[in-house]
Amino acid sequence: MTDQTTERKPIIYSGIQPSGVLTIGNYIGALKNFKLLEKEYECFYSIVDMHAITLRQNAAELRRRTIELAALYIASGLDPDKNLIYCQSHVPAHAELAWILDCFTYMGELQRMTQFKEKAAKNEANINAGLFTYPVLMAADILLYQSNLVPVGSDQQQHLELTRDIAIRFNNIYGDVFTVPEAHIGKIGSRVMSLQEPASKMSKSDPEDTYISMLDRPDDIRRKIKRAVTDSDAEIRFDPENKPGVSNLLSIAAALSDQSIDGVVNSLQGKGYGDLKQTVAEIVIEAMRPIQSEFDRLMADKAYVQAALSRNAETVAGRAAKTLYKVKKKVGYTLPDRKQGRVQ
Ligand code: ATP
Ligand code: LTN
Repeated sequence: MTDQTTERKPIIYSGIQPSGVLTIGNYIGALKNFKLLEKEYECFYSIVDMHAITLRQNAAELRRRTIELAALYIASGLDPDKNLIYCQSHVPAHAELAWILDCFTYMGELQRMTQFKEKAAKNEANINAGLFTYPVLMAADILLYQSNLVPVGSDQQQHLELTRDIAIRFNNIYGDVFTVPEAHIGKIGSRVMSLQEPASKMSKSDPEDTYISMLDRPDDIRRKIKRAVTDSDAEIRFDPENKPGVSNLLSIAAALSDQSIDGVVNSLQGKGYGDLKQTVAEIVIEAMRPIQSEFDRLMADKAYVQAALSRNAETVAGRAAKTLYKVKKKVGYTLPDRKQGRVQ
């Protein structure tokens, strides 16, 4: 895919866990931005199934969700021949680099991670070592491809900072091995909130009525938004601190209709919360409609989706191998010489 003789475009990397059907939070905070960057960058988008097993998954469901997530990537407008959409576990270099980077990451750094603390609190019976070292595997994902930019929601900023710290630490010891990546966090909707508890993030592993899935049908979208928590004064105003529910609905509408928040507020002048909710619901329905119909078409042709994943895994494995080879040499591993049957 990439022409080695021409100058390489800068690299984008991002990943999403196949841990449930994507929410409009995942779409607005991450997926929607992936497409915007397609022209200027070489784009790597992974389905991070290795991250997903940090919480217990049903094997058959995980397999199904992996294909569904690939189909959602494609249905959102990412052409798999132009974007390297692939599955993380297809490329063993991720696990290999993660181990090496584990040895360059401090316990204290991982103990400070908010996502670990939140997930550990929610899953007391299964606080496993993978959940703890989760951010190191994410750092390996990003650093393997010498990525420049990482589009994510704002909940991932802390993991991105850790990735940068690990890269800089490694480079200080061994020379310039890794590109130090930057986070790309959208201005509107980088943290879409739960419809029922607007103080916490909308999350695909929370109860159904707290989120809108990208595959929810119009009636479900209308029902969930109608029931969304607002407040008792009736003014439509963007004020996340004092009016988190209303502000969340305004952000969703703005992000999905490519308007400014002020634009949405102005269009609702003199109206009530009922009108606000109706407007937001229709915007969400219209934004998801073309994605859903493309998704349905792709799921009827899973072989196409699977073939794209396999093809791309081969391409990215070659790219990952280059960084991994360099890293192994730097840390002092001996490398087997396959032709001679010797150890170098
Ligand atoms: P889980 O609930 O299983 O932990 P999640 O819904 O938080 O998952 P991830 O797979 O961890 O989703 O995240 C995928 C991408 O979506 C990340 O870039 C993340 O920052 C972004 N994202 C997740 N939730 C939101 C949200 N509520 N608002 C904006 N962006 C989000
Ligand atoms: N940790 C992320 C998912 C993720 C990711 C990545 C994001 C795994 N590897 C690499 C960007 C780049 C999450 O929990 N949302």
